[in-house]
Amino acid sequence: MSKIYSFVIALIVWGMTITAKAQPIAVQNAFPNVGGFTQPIFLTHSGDGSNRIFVAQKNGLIYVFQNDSTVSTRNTFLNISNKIVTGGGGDERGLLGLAFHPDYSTNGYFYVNYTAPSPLRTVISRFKVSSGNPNKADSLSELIIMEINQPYSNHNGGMIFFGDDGYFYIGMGDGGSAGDPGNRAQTITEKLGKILRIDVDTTVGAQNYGIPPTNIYADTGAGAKEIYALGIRNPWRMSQDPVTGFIYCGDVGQGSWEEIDIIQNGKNYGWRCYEGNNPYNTSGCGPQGNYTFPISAYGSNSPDCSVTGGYVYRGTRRPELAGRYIYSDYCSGRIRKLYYNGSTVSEEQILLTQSSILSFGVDQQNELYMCANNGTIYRFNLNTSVGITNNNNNAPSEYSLEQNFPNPFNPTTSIRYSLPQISSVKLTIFNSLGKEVRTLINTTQTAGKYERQWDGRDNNGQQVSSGVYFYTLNTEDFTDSKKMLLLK
Ligand SMILES: [Ca+2]
Repeated sequence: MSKIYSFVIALIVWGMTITAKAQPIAVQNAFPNVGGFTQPIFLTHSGDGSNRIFVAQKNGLIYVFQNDSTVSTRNTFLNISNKIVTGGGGDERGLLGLAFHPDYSTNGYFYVNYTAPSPLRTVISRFKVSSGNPNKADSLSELIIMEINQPYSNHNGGMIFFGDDGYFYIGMGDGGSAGDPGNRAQTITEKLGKILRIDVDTTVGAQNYGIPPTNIYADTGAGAKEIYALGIRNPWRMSQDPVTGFIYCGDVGQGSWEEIDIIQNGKNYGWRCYEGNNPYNTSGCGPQGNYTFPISAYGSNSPDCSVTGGYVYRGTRRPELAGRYIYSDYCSGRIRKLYYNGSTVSEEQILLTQSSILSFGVDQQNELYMCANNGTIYRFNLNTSVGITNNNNNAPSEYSLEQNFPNPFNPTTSIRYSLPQISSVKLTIFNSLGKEVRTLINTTQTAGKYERQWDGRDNNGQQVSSGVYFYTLNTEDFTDSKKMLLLK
């Protein structure tokens, strides 16, 4: 420590500037003083501006605490351990989902999804916060919205959330066992193996919910009116990107393929006819064109085994992940980022955690968290560099290369960068094969902030083709590259 320290001090004394690239992405304990959790299967917020975190455990407890890394106290918001059936380890039953009503700040309603015994079934129910204590639910306020019998103990899905259309979405597994022996996911009169969508703000007779009129079977009644999408095996986490509106779903595979789907009204996602992009059991199935295939699939061979779907990153700790769908695999612990623009997909691994990620969740600011089986809630480390401020207050404090905008683009995009001191600067565009396409800047520039446009033309003035390109900023003390997408 002492060596580095004296080095830093010396540089401050001389009034010089050093910079370093951003710290690599890692995960850190988000709430190290709040105590461990027992199989935390979800994290969310109440959307009421109170900036609290709610963590649901499989064993039926929901904790609430302030969203602060130094927080050391938590309250038990709700305990429904007496209503659920569960087990330890890989038992897939228990409290599986939690969602707060969009008008929670006025009506105090929140919803849970849990597995109940005798008969084994999924229960979706509503509770209300207590009138006197915002950190305590009224445990006697339960209103059952829906119950769905479960033929086997596994594949209970569990995700519930309010979409940007105001409707309530439910992820239902295929009922369990293996290979969907009852062909439930393809049976339109069954709620199992489906994504359901209901209106919890309406009642119809004795039914504590209404049917959105645009659900595919809402009018005909040929199938269950609650169905939004079909052919799902075991949706383990689903989320809607608040910017694009895409609903991402991680659907756990049988034994060969894990998949990420974009869920749309009326689509059939293939299970048990298809697992990922591959036939599984096509007996009685329609033509391939009847089914919607994943935007991404990966083999569930060791060390991978089971997808944990996540969220499109809209937080602030790692700006370079903006717009990327972040997800994991329960067994390998790897975390990947996926970029989907509505037609094409690119993805890569961000890091390998040492933990099994049970679920992701977001807080009120859309920052992303990871609930691990070891009982820890993780988040990404901050994107900070270890640069030291220049004595010149007008100059940027460090080198930086920003993400181009717009991106994707056609045909022109802007690239911004900052120089803390006079630098020999080269800004270059490369294609995906690493071949130089265009030199934008190759000169000496003084300290300051710069913006440079690229018009999609190469060094010969020719328009280049659609695809992925990279831009690289090179100075004596700094190098960074970023990816961009030219769409035509
Ligand atoms: Ca599928």
